Amino acid sequence: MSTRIKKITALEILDSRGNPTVRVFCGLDNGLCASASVPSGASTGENEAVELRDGDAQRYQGKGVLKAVRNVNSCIAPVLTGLPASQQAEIDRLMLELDGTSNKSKLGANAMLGVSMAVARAAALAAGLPLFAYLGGPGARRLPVPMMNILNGGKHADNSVDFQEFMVMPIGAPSFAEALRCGAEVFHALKKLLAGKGYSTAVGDEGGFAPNLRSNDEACELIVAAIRAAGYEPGKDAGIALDPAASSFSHGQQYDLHKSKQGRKSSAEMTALYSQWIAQYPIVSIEDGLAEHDWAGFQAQAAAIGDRIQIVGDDLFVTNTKFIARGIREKSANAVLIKLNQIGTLSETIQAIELCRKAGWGFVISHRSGETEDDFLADFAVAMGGGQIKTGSLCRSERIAKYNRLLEIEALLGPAAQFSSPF
Ligand code: 2PG
Ligand code: MG
Repeated sequence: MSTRIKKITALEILDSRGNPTVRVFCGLDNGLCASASVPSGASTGENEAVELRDGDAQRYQGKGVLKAVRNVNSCIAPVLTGLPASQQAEIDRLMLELDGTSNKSKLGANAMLGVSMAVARAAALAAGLPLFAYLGGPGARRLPVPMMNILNGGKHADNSVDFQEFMVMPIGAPSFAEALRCGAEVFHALKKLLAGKGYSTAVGDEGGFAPNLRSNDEACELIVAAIRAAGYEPGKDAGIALDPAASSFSHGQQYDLHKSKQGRKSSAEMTALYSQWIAQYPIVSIEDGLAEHDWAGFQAQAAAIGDRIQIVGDDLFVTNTKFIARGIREKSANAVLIKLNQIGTLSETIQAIELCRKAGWGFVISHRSGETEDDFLADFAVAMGGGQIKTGSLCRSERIAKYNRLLEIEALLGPAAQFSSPF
């Protein structure tokens, strides 16, 4: 059966925030066709690959992606047409060559990633395999423990909470389905608790609640109370994972907790705060506790608390092997957040994961705050087998799409499915 690429086309669609993004279709000459949609971040790292936006103020406040769409249709498609869709590495390499820049600013990472993902999907279809099995091989059977973002702050919500994400992570669950149930029950328990205290139960970008709390501490206290109220034991059944996204509140050498009016802190004071929180709350993982330029701070933080919890770099590493290799050398963390659109092709993302594995580091497959109904991420997480995924809260369909796909994969695998805490 032929699996050659017959046609690649792109379309401007909308993401979960109502901003334009790219969807790519890949048709094969055997008649099969697959599509994939590209997500978009808000708290983006400085060194991320370039997301090409039109900058035409007359359309979508300058956020249109027609240039990226044109790059797919007129530049990328002619080069890839006729190639076997199964040659992922060669297809990604050809796009890199065509782009020719160090940060994908010519074609746009949004154009390139859309193609990279759509080609993988089409090849999986042609092989008659579910995407996770095509990408991960017969050994792909580990379901990830979800980090579920039930309280939003920072750049993802207009409230008084500085830290971006407070996530519940069911480390003691026996299966993905039970982990998801735990997350949903804690989410609903939290809603009740918030309403009882007179707080808003409106949600932020990733579907977590976004109330005006008195302090960042109160967020942790409420989540612990919600875990208990839902009938689970904090620390045993479910822990807390944090993503302060500290680049978004850093100024020079200082961290300004301005939303909660808690003043400025040094890098060392932030680490002291986390250290105190770890003693107080069942925290199992902290991502971007410090800012992307604070390499020395990350090193000190990992030395101080890296033996007790997972220290994840997101903006610090931007899924780029160059920065991950530096982090491994300098012992800046012990895990990496993996976002496909930070680097812009599937092959480079897999290389980043291979580097983590070699160093014995953890990795967390992650969505972006701007998402679509595309569930590629769920299959990708199972294929890579790292045991962790971060894909938002327990409401909003662009988040739930990934969770529902993971439920399907677990059911499909049956007794072969594996689920265990990464810690
Ligand atoms: C993060 C992400 C996803 P954004 O910081 O980890 O939760 O947010 O996509 O806005 O960068
Ligand atoms: Mg982050």
